[in-house]
Parts: sequence; C-alpha cells; structure tokens
Amino acid sequence: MSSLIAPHGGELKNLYLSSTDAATEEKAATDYQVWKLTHRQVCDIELLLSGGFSPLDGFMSRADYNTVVEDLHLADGTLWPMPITLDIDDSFATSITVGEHIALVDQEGTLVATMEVSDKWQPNKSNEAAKVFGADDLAHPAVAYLHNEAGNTYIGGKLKGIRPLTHYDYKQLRDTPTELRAKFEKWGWKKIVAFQTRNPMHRAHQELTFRAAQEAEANLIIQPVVGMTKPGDIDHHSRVRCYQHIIKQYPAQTTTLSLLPLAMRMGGPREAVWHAIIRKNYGCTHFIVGRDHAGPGKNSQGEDFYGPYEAQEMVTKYQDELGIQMVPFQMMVYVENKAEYHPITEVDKDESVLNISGTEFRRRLQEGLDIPEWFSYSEVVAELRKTHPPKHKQGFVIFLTGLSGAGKSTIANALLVKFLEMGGRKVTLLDGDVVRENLSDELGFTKADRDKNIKRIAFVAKEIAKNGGIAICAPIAPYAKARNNARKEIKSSGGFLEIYVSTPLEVCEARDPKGLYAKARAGRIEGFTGVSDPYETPESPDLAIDTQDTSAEEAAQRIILKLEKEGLIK
Ligand code: PPS
Repeated sequence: MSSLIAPHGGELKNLYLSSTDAATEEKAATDYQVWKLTHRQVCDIELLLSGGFSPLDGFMSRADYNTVVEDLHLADGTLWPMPITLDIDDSFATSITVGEHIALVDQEGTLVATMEVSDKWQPNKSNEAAKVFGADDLAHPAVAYLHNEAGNTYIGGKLKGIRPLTHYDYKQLRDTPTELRAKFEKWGWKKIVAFQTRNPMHRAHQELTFRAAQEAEANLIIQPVVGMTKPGDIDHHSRVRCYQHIIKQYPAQTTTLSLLPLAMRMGGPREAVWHAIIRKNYGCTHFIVGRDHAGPGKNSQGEDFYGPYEAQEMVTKYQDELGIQMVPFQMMVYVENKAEYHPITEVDKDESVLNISGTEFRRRLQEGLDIPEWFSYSEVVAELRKTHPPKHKQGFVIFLTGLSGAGKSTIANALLVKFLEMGGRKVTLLDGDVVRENLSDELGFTKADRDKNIKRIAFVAKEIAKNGGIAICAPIAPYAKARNNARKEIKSSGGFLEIYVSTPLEVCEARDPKGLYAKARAGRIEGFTGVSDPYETPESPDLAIDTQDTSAEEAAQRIILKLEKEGLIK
C-alpha cells in the first residue's frame, strides 16, 4: 500500500505560461471573445491553473464529463470524481464555435487565462445531479446551483494561464501546490496529514486532528476551504482568525495552516475522493475523512442526503487508485469524568459524555448564551462573537408599507426618536419622499420604476443592517413581489419586520394631507396608488396597524414589543 503513496504528491500540472509567452498570448487575446468567470468558475480556474486539480489541464471535455458523471473516471481511466465544467449563458453559447480561442477574465475584468474551445454541449442536468450528488433535489446546494445558476451550455478545452488570481486577504497563508510541496521539502516533512474544514474549529477538532497526526506519525496541515462553502456558513475571514488561534494549541513545529481557494459542492462521498486527490496534489500523504464529510444536510424529504460514513466507504473503495492514504475518524466527544476528549467508539457505556452540535453552537452564539471552555477555546469564541454578535446587537430593518396618508411617516418618526432615546445602535430613516428626492429622483410611478425604487431602498437598508444599524423604511411599496424580495435580501444580513399600515383608503383619502388624492380624483395625477393604481395587501405582515384606532405612540410601542419578542432588542 505504501508504494501507492506518492511522497509530495506525484506529477503536478502547471498551466501558467512563461512570462514571455504570457505577454504574447495576452496580445493575441485582445481579438478573442471574452467570458467573465463566475465566482465559482474563478475558484475552479485557480486550482486548475496551479495544479491543484492535476491531472486536469483545462475545463472538462464532453468525453471526460460523461465518464466522470457516470463512473468517477476521466476518459483515459484516471480516477476523478467531480465534473469541472465551464457553464455559459445562451447568448455566449450562440456566439462561439468549437476551435475558437476565448479570453477568460475575472470579476474585475482582468485576463486570467485563454482557452481553446474543444467541446460545446448541452448537459443533461438532471442526470448530472442524480449521478454526481445522488438525487435531483433542489435542497442540495450544488443541485440548486446546477439548475438555478449554471448556464445551459458547457464548453471544455485546454487552458493557458496568463496570471494568477489576485487575493488581498491572508496572503501569507495562501500557497500553491508547488509552494506547499517546497515548504514540506524544506521543513523535512515526509508524512503529512491534511485536515479539511469549512467550519470554525473547536476543541474536538483540535483533539481529532492531533490524534490523527500522532497515529500516522505524521505532521499536520489544517487546510480550510476559503473559496465557496455551504450557503449560510460562517464567513472565511472570521474562520481564519479562529484557525490562527487554534494553530497555537499544537506542539511547535508539528502543524501548519494553509488556505484552499476551493469551491465546494457539498458532494459527500464523491467530494471526499475529490478532496483527497487535491490534497495529494498539494503534497500531502494522508487525508482525514470524518463523519459526514462535505455533507449538504437534509434533502427535501427531511432525510440526510448521505449516510454518516458513506464518504469513508467511497474513499476506501478507491484507496488503491488514490495515491494518498485516508485516515478515517470517528466523532470525538468530551468524557466528563476524565475531562478529556475520546472517539465515541472508545467511550465506556457508563461514562457520561458531553457534546454541543453545530446547530446548538450557532444558537448559543445567536442568543449570546454561554459556550463552555470544554467545548471551545475562549479566544475562538471571542473571535466569533465579534463578527456574529447576539441577535440583540445585530442590525435590523423596519419596513412600513401602506397607502399614501396611512400614517407610515408619522409612525416612522415616532420610532426613530424612541430608538435614539434607547441608544446603542445607529438609526437611519428612509422615508418615501426623502428617498425619492435623494436616491430615486429620476424615477416615476410605473410598476417598473416603483420596483426599482424598492430595490434601492432594500439595498441601502441591508447595508445598514449588515453594519449593525437600524433602518426604518416607509415607502408605499404597493407590490408584494418587491416587498418579498426586500425581505429575502435583508434577512441574510439582519432582522426584518414588515409592518403593514392598514389604514383604509377612505380614511387616507379623507385625511389627504398633501392634497394628492383630490388631484388624483380630478385626473391631475396619473397612476395614483389606491385611486388609479393597485396596492397589493400584505398577506402575512409581522404586524398590521390601523392608525384610525392606534396613535403613533401606541404603534411605535407595538413595534418595540414585537422587536423584543423577536430578540432584536433587549
Ligand atoms: S413607491 O410606490 O413605494 O415607490 O412610492 P413611494 O416612493 O413611497 O412614494 C412616495 C410619495 O410619492 C407621492 N406620490 C405618489 N404616490 C403614489 N402614487 C403616485 N402616482 C404618486 N405620485 C406622487 C406620495 O406622496 C408618496 O408619499 P407618501 O408619504 O406615501 O404619501
């Protein structure tokens, strides 16, 4: 078996041209059609060019794609479990022909590589989903990506690398496969165990990796993914600061940290095989595969997509072809009477064990609850608390919607001063009129213009909430779809309450504070909401307030109580 382990990884591709050839190719590329790479494609191309995806020398051809999807091997029989394809949209697909060279640019428009298009085809996405991810189920993030984000056409071809992707963050922690192999060589590291992670590491992970390295009598590399992980994961900037604390817990000279710009697919068993090949390319000899490796969570029936040890089984199946040794690992639990971590399989029946699940950990972080020292290092918890403050310290948006004259602005102003009196968070009022004057002065009141107006308000409010502030919005926002989009957009960055100011049209019209209803009835204003333009009543607002029987003072109090109930204020 050991003869199969390639010390420092075996053959490595390097798809970058020499500087003179790159300069010539860059000139030629001015005549090529340009494809702007998506975020995921940027991650893929970085690993293709640097050799992290060796033996691939470009985005997959149709023949390789087919055999990889059906049988986890490239057309030449080499083990490779994951399709690495370049998906494009319909208009680019019609504009290019096989045999043509294209320029691939990053999100800023910088030329990264050129590709000679050798294949162009329309994949059967449902078949790809079923074969690669085990189910054509949109609850799987990679399947959702495949159907909802990826283009309908794939193109394949060999790449010529012009320049490496630019990263401005954590430069000292980023290594190419060549650089990492050279470090191992220089440090005299012969056996190296790699640990893959997309989560913050706590004590159990530290214990697990330490034991794995000890058992293999090897050095250890913590190689977290910083490209794309599962939607909703903790951002990589926060995680890397946690890993920098964790790394200090290992004996000196034994362990290193290096970031991997991979775009994960959450493909469980296939992904584990893929991760192992990547680690081999980075010069590692051993790779830890734990419980539910790269698991995507539950399917649409509420069941796990993969069994907890399916990834280990698949890596075992292909062990002889891999050239890197798997180190399987069981779940670690804290044994209370021993005040130590042990693999769950080594714990006596009468011993009491403690564990905090990932979901419970996130809940405690959200609620600002205690996270015990036996579970995580205090430096790690402090780091996470900084970027993930408890709910009552996060930003939120109060989105008031209702007819002109319903009382939105009056309530918004009452709330504003109450929040200012409470202190603690910065408050911004985005009132309908004020926004129209400052952000949307070129817009009218057609449906398209109103939708654009709400989109702008949602964008600004989201930025405010993301940075811990309070945004009070008070537009008419007559269309349900635009309001729902605003909720969706903002929810990922903070709290959101939709308050329907439900004062009926007759009352608003009788008030007519700006005389607009009278003008609308007289036909002097076109498309006036409630008179000659629709208002779609919110179906399930967080609160509905009718200002006929509720004063602004009372309305503000009701909103504050609701915020308290939601845990957004304390
Ligand atoms: S929207 O639909 O949400 O984009 O409207 P909004 O930006 O909140 O509208 C701001 C104010 O514009 C005045 N106004 C009109 N309202 C509705 N329909 C028409 N055609 C119209 N023309 C001008 C109206 O005074 C809105 O302010 P409020 O504070 O709601 O009275």
